[in-house]
Amino acid sequence: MAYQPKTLHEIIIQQQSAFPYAKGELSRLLSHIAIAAKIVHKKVNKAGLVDILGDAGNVNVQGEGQKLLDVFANETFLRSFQASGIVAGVASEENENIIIFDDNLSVNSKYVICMDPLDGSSNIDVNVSIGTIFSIYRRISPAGQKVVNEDFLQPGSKQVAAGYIIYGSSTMMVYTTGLGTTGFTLDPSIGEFCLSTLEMKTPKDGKIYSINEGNYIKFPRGVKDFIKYCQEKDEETKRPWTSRYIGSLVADFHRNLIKGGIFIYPKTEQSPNGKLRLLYECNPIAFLAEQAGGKATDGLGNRILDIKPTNIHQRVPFYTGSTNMVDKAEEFMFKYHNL
Ligand code: AHM
Ligand code: MG
Repeated sequence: MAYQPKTLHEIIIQQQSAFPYAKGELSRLLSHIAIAAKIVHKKVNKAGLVDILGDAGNVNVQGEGQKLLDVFANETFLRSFQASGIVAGVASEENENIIIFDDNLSVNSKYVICMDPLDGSSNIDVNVSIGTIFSIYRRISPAGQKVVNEDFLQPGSKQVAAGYIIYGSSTMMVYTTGLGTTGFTLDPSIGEFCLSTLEMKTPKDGKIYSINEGNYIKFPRGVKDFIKYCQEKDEETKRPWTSRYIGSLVADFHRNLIKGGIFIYPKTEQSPNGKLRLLYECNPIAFLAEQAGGKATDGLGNRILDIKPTNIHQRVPFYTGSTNMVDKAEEFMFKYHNL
């Protein structure tokens, strides 16, 4: 049979028909994200051949050294959002303050975006999977005015759409508009993201736990005991489970989404809110997890999507993946009252 894949654009249009009053702006925005993703994909693929590996020589707001690819991805997505004319502003991991687009078109538009343009910094220069994470909201401030911080400080439950691009052995885009989690794979021969799975569903139980065990000594007692539980033998729950940790949130989450598993980045004494950022790492991943039938919490029974942010770069402990595994990890956390 002839190769006739369904493209991202076709699916977006199909899904748009579920919202009869939609003007197609969100669909256009997702298409712009796909184009920027293809540009970043190309650069990532050529990373060893062109002069794009290494440090940019700057330190971002988190105090982390920026890589040249971080800067390239940030600029590519920002340029694409502004050119789209349908984004009024962006909160990016790479920029301390929100970026305000105040040209005539953008200032009148209704969407704002939170993004981590290239997540998985420690894997950027070593040919290991990295990703882009994005989250789209309707602004609260009136169109026609410059966006303000409050437009970005909405709980994740208000996300209109969210997703990630994983630059791995193939490049994939996974997104949700609240109608399930849909996965596409970039076919480089035609330069299009083509449908892989219309409704991705994550198993309720899994056999993979993903956590940076190098930090074990600093973990709360509940997390330590949960790790021990994962390693114990038990026929019924098919334990011991297996440990898999790449160190790129997108890649670790993507694997667990498909196979079933739990990803944890807990708090430690030194970092009482963990490491991962609520707005552009945890919220979009939590939306995708829930839409695929999984769960995302702070490990203490609080749904990530219900947290009201107070700061655009705020961090939160993050527990996500197969529902029964997240519940089990929380059971251990409750047992020791979060100690
Ligand atoms: P980054 O935004 O600087 O790349 O940090 C986020 C990354 C996540 O992709 C990953 O889950 C985590 O940091 C890994 O951290 P660690 O190296 O402490 O395990
Ligand atoms: Mg990041």
